[in-house]
Amino acid sequence: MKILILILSLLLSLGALASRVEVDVNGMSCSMCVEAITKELTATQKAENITVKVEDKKAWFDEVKGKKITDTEIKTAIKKAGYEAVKVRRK
Ligand SMILES: [Cu+2]
Repeated sequence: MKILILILSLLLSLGALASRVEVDVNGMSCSMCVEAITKELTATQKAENITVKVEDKKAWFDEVKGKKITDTEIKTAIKKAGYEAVKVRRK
């Protein structure tokens, strides 16, 4: 039992349970948009496993282990790429 708690707290401290983030994005129209958003999210160094889909008007990513990305940071990154993040959801 003690070992389980130890492992769990270790995982938590490493941020292994970091959340998956879903963002609604306005203004995308092609694969260049996808590239621009992926590039800016990557540049925050807090997002990985990034997926962007024009047809769904959404972007998804995992927080990098041990790092927290705020809604403002997400919106700023997407604005920098030239688009608007209208909603952020975390799972
Ligand atoms: Cu485009």
